[in-house]
Amino acid sequence: MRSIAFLLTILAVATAQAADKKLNVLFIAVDDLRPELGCYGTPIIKSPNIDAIAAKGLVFDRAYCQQAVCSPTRSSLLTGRRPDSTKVYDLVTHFRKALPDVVTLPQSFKNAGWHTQSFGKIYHGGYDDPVSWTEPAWFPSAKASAKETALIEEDGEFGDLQFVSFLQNQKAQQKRKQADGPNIERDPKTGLILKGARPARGPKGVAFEASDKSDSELADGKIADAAIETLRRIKDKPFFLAVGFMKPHLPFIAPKKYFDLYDPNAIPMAKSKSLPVGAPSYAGNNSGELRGYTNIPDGDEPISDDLARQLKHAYYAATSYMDAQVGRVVAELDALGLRDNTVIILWGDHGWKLGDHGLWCKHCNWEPDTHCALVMSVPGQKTAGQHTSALVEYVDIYPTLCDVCGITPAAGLEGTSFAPLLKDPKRAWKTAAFSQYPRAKKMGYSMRTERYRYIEWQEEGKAVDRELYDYQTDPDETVSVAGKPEHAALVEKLSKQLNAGWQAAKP
Ligand SMILES: [Ca+2]
Repeated sequence: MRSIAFLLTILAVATAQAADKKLNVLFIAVDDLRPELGCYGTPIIKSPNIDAIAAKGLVFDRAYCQQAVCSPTRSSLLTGRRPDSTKVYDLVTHFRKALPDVVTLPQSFKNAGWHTQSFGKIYHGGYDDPVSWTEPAWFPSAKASAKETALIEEDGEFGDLQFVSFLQNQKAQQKRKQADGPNIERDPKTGLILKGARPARGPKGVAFEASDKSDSELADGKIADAAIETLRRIKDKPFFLAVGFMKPHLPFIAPKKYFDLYDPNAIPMAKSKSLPVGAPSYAGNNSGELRGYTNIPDGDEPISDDLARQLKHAYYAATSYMDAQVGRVVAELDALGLRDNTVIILWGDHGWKLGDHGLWCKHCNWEPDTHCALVMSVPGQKTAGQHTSALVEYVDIYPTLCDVCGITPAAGLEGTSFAPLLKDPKRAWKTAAFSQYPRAKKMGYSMRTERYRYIEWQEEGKAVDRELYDYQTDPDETVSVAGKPEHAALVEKLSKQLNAGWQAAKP
């Protein structure tokens, strides 16, 4: 009898331990990644390692970011709030300016007892959030990535978006301190820059290059190396490891072997080569982020098909290079026996135009800018290898990870956990996903529904321009039909839906 009681006690303890077992999170961010990967059914870009995560997880076919440029999308995702709440619409504002006490996604994990640490680009360069991390954020050194310095530069459009140096070594910090002028606003307690300004900047280098360096001599390889080393060190405690890869962000520099994966003559050109007919001219971007590189013609000079092909080739190579680094980190999880207890989520911070609409880069409200790559795998997932076409938003990632890992999320989140989709990818879900992008005094509010994209450009709260795309009849978004009399009732209906906002679109 005594031995049975003893056994029961052991069982009870084991069960309690299992229930207490905290799932780790490997949180992989990728800069400027298009949802154009093997797992998205577009096998031209070779991404075997992301595809392997997808094979054990769920692919989100319709995931949308809330604003298609680095800091706004990252601030939104990591605080679980939309740009109208973070007030981060540019690259020089910290979300703690508007939300000083917000509890970020990694901070939620830290507060619940997880070890949280970041490698590479998670928050936008210069706007890290030290309180999010158990140990200070890790960045590749300035020296290591000297040639890639330009990769930190994320030019905004229309002069109102600016960049701040990403490199956070002491020298750069010191220089920045010296450079503090009347336009720099710091939190007096923490020294955090709440509002920055563009520092003086040297010229950019080339936009792309097949490098003779090895994987680990370039920044993403170093980021993978550091993440792997840390995994080995922290493997016995629950962790939230954020690994932010910097490619395929410009400049498209990758070891030559990744260029050799592609036949440049087999690279297709963009399907839509001009601005959508009927869209206001300011809805587009000026591709300025690309134009600044030395081997790209200035201003309005056209990008020839030959140059476009070279750029696409290099983007593909940079993507494959990044994918290989993702594979190395995941392989380490396997080698350490951690995979069965680790959630993996990989997200591109927004889309990217490779000549789509005759434009390059991001910064718009359209499909090529706002549609993102998102895959997630959870231990024991029954829907491994499946896709969901449910509309999900990047503000949903915060509550989802909390949900899956049993953490009570902070109050005030503006997304919905999509954990139910991991079990049932075909279930009914949100009726719309929302994005936005400012242009001077106008704010373009963009709404994607199952069939349409409706964009309303508002100034002082009033609609001044509208765009409407019907993906059923025009999958490449070539014509805005908002002005057609036969669509007046539809425009009115969609405008009501857009103005009812995200709360009315919840599942
Ligand atoms: Ca980005």
